[in-house]
Amino acid sequence: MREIKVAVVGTKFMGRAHANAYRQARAFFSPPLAPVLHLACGTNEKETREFAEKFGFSGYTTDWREAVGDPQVGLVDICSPNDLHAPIALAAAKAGKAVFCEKPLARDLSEAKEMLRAVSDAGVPHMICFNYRFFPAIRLAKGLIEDGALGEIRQFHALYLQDWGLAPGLPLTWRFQKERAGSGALGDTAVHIVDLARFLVGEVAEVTGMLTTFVRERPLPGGGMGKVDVDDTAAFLARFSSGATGVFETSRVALGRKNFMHLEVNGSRGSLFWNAEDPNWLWFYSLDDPASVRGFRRIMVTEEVHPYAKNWWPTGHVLGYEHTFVHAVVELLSALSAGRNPVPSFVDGVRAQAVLEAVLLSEGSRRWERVPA
Ligand code: SOE
Repeated sequence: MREIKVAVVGTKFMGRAHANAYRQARAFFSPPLAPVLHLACGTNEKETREFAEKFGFSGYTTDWREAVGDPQVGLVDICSPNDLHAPIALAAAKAGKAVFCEKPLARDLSEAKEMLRAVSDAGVPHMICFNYRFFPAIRLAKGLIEDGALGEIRQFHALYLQDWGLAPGLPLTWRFQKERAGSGALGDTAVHIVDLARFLVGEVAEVTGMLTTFVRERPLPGGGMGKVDVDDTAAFLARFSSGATGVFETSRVALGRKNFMHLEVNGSRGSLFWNAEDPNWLWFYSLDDPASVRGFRRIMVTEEVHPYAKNWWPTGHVLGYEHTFVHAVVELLSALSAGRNPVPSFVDGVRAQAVLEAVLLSEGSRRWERVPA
């Protein structure tokens, strides 16, 4: 079987999600190109060694340049803080390696475009990890919309609420620094619902938004307090190119909400909704049902006919968050093997970043802003 050696840069939440995905993808999907966990890369030597041992990497390094430069590595997987996405992707492109990058693609639109230019000029395959696209229920929703089951799409609603930003004593990590993260909840969580909006409904043409920072100072690791210069919450209205309307809201300080992503799409003939905390069920309402029994039906998306389902367990044996990364990795490896670019690519990363940029502009101008082309 053909193999590709992978370097995963980042050993925290996303590094673990990706490392696990390569192992599961190989075992459950037998992709035509088998991933080999070659190098783990993190900043803390002890943690990186333990991570490499646990997930079965052949080796580890604390220098991302070494990981990218290793001649055996064919695929560079970026799970680092946002400020390192561009330097690592640019170096990987220069070295002729395929690149898989966590979201948001970059800290801002110009950096994201620079990354897209680098991979395009180098002719290397590129993919962004918008993992929520890979829930079977989201794929079913897309299929229903494309088949016209909802008629003309009129409204899109998305809420993505978390509360980890309220944890007492939470230090001023990179996620609270504009210089390192680019933005706060906007780039971290709103970017997912922007991507899902584009995936399900199409391009966003214009937005008007509002960003807020409630917790303005956080403890510095060395003592004292430091200033937070990114948003805790973001809310915006949108108009899609199709004429549909969108309402988006995200927060990392919504007390009681953990990973509450609620999506709803309303069309002229049907509606659907879905929640990431209950991800195996898609709710669907159709005018084609007889009036006497019409109502939202709750579809358990685990049948053999449903996307990805038959590679896992018998019907009804539900899937979770980690499976989305496995499915993303299967797309990545299948595309690399077939010589096509994977989807979603850096183009999707740039398009999503353009929407975020327009929201930031609108917060400053207090007006509607066009999403840059
Ligand atoms: C933020 O809390 C976060 O970890 C995001 O960074 C991830 O992309 C999201 O999937 C879960 O929430």
